Amino acid sequence: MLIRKPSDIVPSEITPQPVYARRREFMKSAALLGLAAGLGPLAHANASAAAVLAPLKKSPFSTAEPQTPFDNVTHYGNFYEFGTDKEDPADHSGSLRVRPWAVRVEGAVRKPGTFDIETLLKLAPLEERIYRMRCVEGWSMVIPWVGYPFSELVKRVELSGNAKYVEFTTLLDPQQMPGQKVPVLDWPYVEGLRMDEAMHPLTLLTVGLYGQPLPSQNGAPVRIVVPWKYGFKSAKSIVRIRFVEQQPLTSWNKAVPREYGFYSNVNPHVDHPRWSQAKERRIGEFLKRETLMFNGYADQVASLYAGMDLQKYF
Ligand SMILES: Nc1nc2c(c(=O)[nH]1)N[C@H]1C(S)=C(S)[C@@H](COP(=O)(O)O)O[C@H]1N2
Ligand SMILES: [Mo]
Repeated sequence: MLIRKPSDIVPSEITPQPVYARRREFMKSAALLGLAAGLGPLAHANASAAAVLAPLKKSPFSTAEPQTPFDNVTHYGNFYEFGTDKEDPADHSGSLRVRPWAVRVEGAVRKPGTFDIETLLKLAPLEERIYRMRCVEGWSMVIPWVGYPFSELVKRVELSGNAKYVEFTTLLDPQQMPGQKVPVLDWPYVEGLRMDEAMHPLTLLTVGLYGQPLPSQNGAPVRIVVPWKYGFKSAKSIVRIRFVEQQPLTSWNKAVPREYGFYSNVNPHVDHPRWSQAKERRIGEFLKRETLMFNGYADQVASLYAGMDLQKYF
């Protein structure tokens, strides 16, 4: 397969947002007119994918930087459950069934439970959160996510005193996620946060992007987004959230502990053993830019790590 680096993508291939927005308007009107009716489950799935999440509250945490075009956000990325090439998630995630979907919330909580996705969608007011996202590989995007603070869910289940960390687990189903037939990671994908990181207002339980439900390749129907950490901390297509006392064993840390620490905060001063982390390529831009401490969210999150040796806790 031809692998295109972000630098190879020429501006003419990028759908500007107005074109995308018009397309979305068309899909919406088509659905309202019932044009999608009677065409079977596939047509229905497409119609609901074009649905719009509204109303959306604006957030002071959003950046005003230019947003990465929808087509790049949805066609360039990592989701190893569907293959390891950047286009694989878009090309192969059609097999993911996003309804019905439930998330088991358990562990050190007084009110464990199973939350249906429809319940999760209505649990708290949806917000637009335009975040910088930085992959450990050295590329970055600006993505208008839709969701609400993860702390809203935590409130509902009432933590017990033993909750020191939270663990997020992605769906395990090699039929729906053919990449899981290949042992590149010890499936299912597991990620985790310290409890204060999880409760931080920037940590977003995410159900959409660009005002519509999450495309499968971006972690439908529900994922976590932690913008001051490298992208792999933001686990996709979550089926279990567990509150635990011990630091969870997370997928990348378990696979290559020398290269991927538990914290994985974006840090231009701590290089990956095989490459520098000082700069990044913003998808769609030509020249590299400096990577910012905590991905530019230092004012909000630096206090979480006061006194910690970030070379040691990388
Ligand atoms: N379950 C799962 N979640 C995952 C990954 C993955 O392979 N599997 N890749 C991570 C990595 S490395 C990145 S950079 C982001 C990319 O997807 P996004 O642009 O939708 O955030 O997803 C993260 N979440
Ligand atoms: Mo990544």
